[in-house]
Amino acid sequence: MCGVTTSDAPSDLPLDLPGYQHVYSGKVRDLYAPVDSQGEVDPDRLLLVASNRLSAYDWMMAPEIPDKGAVLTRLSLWWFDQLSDLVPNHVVSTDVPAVVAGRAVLVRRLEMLKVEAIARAYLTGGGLEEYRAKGSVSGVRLPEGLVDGSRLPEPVFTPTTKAPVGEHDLPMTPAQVEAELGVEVAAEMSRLTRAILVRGNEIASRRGILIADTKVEFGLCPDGSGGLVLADEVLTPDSSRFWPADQWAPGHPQPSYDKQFVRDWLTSPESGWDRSSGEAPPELPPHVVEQTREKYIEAYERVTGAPF
Ligand code: PZK
Repeated sequence: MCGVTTSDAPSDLPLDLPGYQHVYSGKVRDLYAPVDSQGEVDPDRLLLVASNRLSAYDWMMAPEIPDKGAVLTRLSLWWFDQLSDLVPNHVVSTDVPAVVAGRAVLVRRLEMLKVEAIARAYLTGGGLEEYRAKGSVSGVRLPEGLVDGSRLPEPVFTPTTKAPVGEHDLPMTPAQVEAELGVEVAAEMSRLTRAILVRGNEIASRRGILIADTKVEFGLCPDGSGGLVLADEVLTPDSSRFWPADQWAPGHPQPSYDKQFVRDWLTSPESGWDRSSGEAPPELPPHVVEQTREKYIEAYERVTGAPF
């Protein structure tokens, strides 16, 4: 099944899509395989469906965020175009079943590389922890005095393992990545991931959004050339930390472009939720759902300069 693992149960009932069978569900996206009238699976294609599900603090929220899947799908498609001179991508067509129209893409089925390709342009999260402990991130020595939210001199490649859903990805050393992919593919993955984040910030920062870091997935071109192909989603608020540029103030955690209303409400007395309780969070009230939907749309419109 070329790059698709099936270790985890879907968090929702898979859709009944005519001409497709369900393959796998992640937290917020689902994969289907096209089948012909004989019931034969097309080995070269997958249907990638973006749901309206949202996670925060490692919990899935209810209810869903209307239009989220369509916004992120259109944003990824726009970025694939913006990046097409840097790297080929897996997109084949947006001609998909009506029930998922606008939030699904037919893609080339690739042999996926078993490394999460992450680059960081600003220091926060796991990168900040590693810097505080060692003064370096993924083996790259950094200047002294950096704080939460500091801009890095240049983007750093900070790859991780791909853990199954529910488990956390672990940092990989350059030697581990080279052992997994070979020296040449490892170097190409690092170069491309950093170039994608540089291009992303050249475009987004002019429009009021900083992209602190991003996670991309690559597959190998099925022609056997060994070339890398950009897959999955790219430079979306789900795969990247988007920060409002006008609120950027290094020295403390930055507000999240898309999830801040959800986080603020969940940690406010109004929600009645204790994050440390281990209990599921309560349902989001309508105003939080609507504000969050508007932030996703605003991110799309700002980055692309086009109305959603
Ligand atoms: C692939 N994922 C992650 C994404 C999920 C899981 N073009 C491709 N070829 C082969 N495999 C994949 C892709 C892509 N993209 C992507 N896992 C496998 C993923 C969305 C939903 F459930």
